Amino acid sequence: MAVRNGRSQGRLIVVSNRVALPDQTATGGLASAMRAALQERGGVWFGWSGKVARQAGGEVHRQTDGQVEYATMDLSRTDHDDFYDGFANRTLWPLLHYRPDLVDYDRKHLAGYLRVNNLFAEQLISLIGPNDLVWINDYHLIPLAAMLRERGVRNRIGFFLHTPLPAASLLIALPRHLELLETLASYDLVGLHTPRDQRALQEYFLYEVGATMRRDGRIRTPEGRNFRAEVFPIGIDTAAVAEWASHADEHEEIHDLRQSLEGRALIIGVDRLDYSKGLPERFHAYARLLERSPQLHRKVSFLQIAPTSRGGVPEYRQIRRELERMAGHINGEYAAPDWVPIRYVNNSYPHSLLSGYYRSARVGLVTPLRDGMNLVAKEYVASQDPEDPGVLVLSRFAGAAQELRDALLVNPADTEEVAEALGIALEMSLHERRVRWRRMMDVLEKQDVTAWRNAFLRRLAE
Ligand code: GDG
Repeated sequence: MAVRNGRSQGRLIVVSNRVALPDQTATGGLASAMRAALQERGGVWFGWSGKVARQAGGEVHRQTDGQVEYATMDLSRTDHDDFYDGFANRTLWPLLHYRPDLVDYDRKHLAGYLRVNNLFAEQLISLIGPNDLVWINDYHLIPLAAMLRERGVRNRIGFFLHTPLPAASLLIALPRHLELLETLASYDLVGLHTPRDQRALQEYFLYEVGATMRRDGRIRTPEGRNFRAEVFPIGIDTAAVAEWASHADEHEEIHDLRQSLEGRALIIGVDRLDYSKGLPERFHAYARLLERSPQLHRKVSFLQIAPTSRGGVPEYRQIRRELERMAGHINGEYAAPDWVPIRYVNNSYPHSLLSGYYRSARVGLVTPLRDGMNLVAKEYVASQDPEDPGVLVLSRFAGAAQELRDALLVNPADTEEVAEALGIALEMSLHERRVRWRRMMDVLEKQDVTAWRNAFLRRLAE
């Protein structure tokens, strides 16, 4: 397809499980990225409405905003439970995050997953025009391209996996893995966050599917389908985040937070409440810091913002209880009448406020056990005051660690190492903080979310 000045002749059709409607504040990193791409090129954003309806699968709700059309579909209770809570979030999510111990496989859930993907395919057919580029996102929708191809769609279709992809030796633990993962070959382009994820995909196709690598870098399946698997590390809207953060003082909430600190150094964590984010391990590391550094008592405060997510899945309810218990325990052990060591909140905040919270923190503590990228790490860096930046302590197992080499990189399971890194971060000289921050900010300015989506779409259109 011809592409001129970055604009394809067709429109862009974005498909993701959830759609951020124009009147909703985009909460995920993906949401803001997709919205911007659609506003620029015009097109349709299709996905689940987020609603469970008694009668579902039929009606598509449509809404237009400028040159972007939003099309969403309700799910029935059974479809929602089998597809979303079931196969997507109790089977695929733990598997993709290297947690086979948490994988709950149920044939009924897989059937629901395929059923909902089929429903999506049926609805999409009427939305896709001849020259449109189709961009499907994330683990909820892996087989969607294959289902569109079955219905005769010949457009260029891209897929981006926002989670990590573990090695083939782990993927094969999934019952009927071939049936599911082989369908990735129906895409023209599969995008991943890091070279490690890309290698995992290539190895899976070479050794499990029996594919070969072509000279031009494409993967060729035994059936003769060719597709590319390439690395596109997602970025953030660096300029916008820096701009919000520079206006942090104007928010009363930021002022209140800073005043409440009474000069104490703030350590901040912001994560969806999810077992992949390593929160219990992080709490342990903070407790260890307090244990080994009595001189820090009353001098630091740890704010963990953890909006609840996927409350329908038992593992998520369990981690919530665990963290409440841990926070209570640590505060019980170390708090003084005028000092609370951990402030743990389950609320969600608008991005403009979040960037102010990040900027108020001397340390950003981002320690997922596994994470596709982790946008919070990037937002923390972009929010810093260039004159007096804070330090990022970052898990080696976040995709972001591939780019943010000037963070203090840690193994989140190593309590001692994380506690040590916190100590180093709290004492780091202004000079070193500035040098590290500048190098990370250079990366974020160059590889921002606009560069990310342009790179992906350009490659897809080629
Ligand atoms: C998946 C992958 C990958 C957080 N709290 C609030 C809030 N957030 C925003 C953050 C950030 C986004 O949500 C979270 O993005 P992450 O990347 O950190 O994590 P996941 O949600 O797990 O995202 C991940 C990402 O997809 C993109 O590919 O990086 O690896 O797991 O932007 O700021 N936003 C608001 N209030 C909050 O309280 N508004």
